[in-house]
Amino acid sequence: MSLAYIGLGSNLGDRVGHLSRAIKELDQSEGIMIRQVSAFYETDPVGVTDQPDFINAVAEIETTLTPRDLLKTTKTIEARQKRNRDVRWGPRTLDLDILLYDDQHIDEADLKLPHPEVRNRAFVLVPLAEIAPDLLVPGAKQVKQLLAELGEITGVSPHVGRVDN
Ligand code: GSY
Repeated sequence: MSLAYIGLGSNLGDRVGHLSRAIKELDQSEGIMIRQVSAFYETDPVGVTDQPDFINAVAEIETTLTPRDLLKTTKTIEARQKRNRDVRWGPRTLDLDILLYDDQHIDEADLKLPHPEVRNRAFVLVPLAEIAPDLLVPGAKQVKQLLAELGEITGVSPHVGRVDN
């Protein structure tokens, strides 16, 4: 059994609904058990900034799937929710990123672990630090240390509103 962390994000349509459904679908998927889910955070868009704010969260899962099979499952769930991602770095109904999978390092075109952006993105580190502050990011530091090194956090705040996950 492996421990993995999935980043969830949405900035189109019913953002909370997209994330809530994705969490349910992950939990109902063969070989995946959700262990913890962070709060939902309202976050300023990073990269292309001229787009709607995101809702982001992180889920901790136990899984018997390999990283590649886990990737297939996340892609299937994204496709089922009619993920809209025409513009690179642009708005999307649902984004599921495998952030970490045990202490594995993978460097393939479509699968990089740890996710290269884990250490730089407040919208990932804030929810990750909420559920796993002491976790060691392979090749880096503890999540809480990485978050402290980001300095002042702006543009990430707890989402106020209905969250039915
Ligand atoms: O995979 C990341 C998608 N994404 C996000 C996101 O999830 N949240 C925020 N705040 N900005 C983002 N920019 C991109 S691309």
